[in-house]
Amino acid sequence: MKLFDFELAPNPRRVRMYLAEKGLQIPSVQINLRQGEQFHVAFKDENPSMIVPALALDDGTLITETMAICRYLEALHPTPPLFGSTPKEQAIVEMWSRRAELEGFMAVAEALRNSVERFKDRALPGPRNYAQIPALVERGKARAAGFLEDLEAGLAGKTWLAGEFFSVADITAYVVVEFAGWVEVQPADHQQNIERWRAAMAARPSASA
Ligand SMILES: N[C@@H](CCC(=O)N[C@@H](CS)C(=O)NCC(=O)O)C(=O)O
Repeated sequence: MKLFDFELAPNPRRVRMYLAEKGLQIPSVQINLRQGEQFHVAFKDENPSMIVPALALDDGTLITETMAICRYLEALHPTPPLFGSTPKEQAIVEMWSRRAELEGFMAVAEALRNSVERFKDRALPGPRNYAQIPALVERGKARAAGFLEDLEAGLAGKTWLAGEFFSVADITAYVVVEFAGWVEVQPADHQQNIERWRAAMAARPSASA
């Protein structure tokens, strides 16, 4: 197994945090996105989607998408469960994972990739080029701030996002909150649930992964 990774990118960090929580180690290869290594022919040949993270299995299968990689590893290493245990827990984890990705992660990425010069004509990752749409910058920031409001409400009265157990939803939401700082969207002072949860996340050894 081989993990295509980039230490500065948020999605691969989600996989690294997941691995740290599981106590798993997988050999990895750094693809330096800032130096355009995702466009190198050798990488494209192995991973036509040109994104990280990606997990190459020994039989030649390539798994892209952070959650697909984590689910594969979860099936191989079910303990400790990071996708919930009961049907209800699993549904709540899925709900928050999807909300964190669709409403949080995508919003921040929209604001970032439509504003920063190095993403000119690369407003979306992957094998196709898309021009930036400047009007999406402010909308992305507003959506990211909206996600923080929902996160604050979602954490009320709970230790972790899905309840009293730690899950991949916490990992994704935590990386979203950190990533939001890249576009200067921060939790507000009154968002005390986020502050408490963020401190608890930062104290976990996986936060430095
Ligand atoms: N939906 C994918 C998104 C992966 C993604 O966007 N990866 C970024 C790094 S965080 C990337 O590879 N970017 C390549 C580029 O910007 O060309 C996932 O969840 O893994």
